[in-house]
Amino acid sequence: MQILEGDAGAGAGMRFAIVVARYNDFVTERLLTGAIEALHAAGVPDADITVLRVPGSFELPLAARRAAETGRFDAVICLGCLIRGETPHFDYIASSVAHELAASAGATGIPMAFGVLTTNSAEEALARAQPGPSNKGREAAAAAVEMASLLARLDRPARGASV
Ligand code: DLZ
Repeated sequence: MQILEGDAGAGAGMRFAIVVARYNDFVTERLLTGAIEALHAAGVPDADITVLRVPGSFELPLAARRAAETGRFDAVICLGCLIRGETPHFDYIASSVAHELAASAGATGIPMAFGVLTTNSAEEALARAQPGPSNKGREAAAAAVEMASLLARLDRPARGASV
């Protein structure tokens, strides 16, 4: 039996795009810091990280898809913050972003990590963007490294296979 798993610490040699929404930047900048820290911890230098800024969460999927289609990145990390009380069309944006990102990952074969907070209040959002292990930007970046590493392992020829 063979069990294949990715390694969230094995980012060295890989390149990542982070797409971050400017809307609610008092939260998204903290997610961005958490994501960059996680990539550094996984062995990814600044030179292998590209940050793309977009106006709001609604714009994340298009920029993420274009980034994936360049072929320059092993994974794309998407960061945004939707706050229900301040966003009448909260449910539309949240579900369309989640849908589009999942579809783009499937269509491009490039992992897309979903680091979009959907909260009832600014306080809740800030709590999920605190520095430390539960920062959701950090979690999204770790998931991106793990998936990129899993796909790289999957693509490697099986032991004993003729190449
Ligand atoms: C317009 C809007 C609103 C009301 N709320 C949010 C939000 O809570 N979080 C977020 O990331 N973006 C919000 N936006 C902006 C939209 O995502 C988008 O940028 C605009 O509708 C322009 O397409």
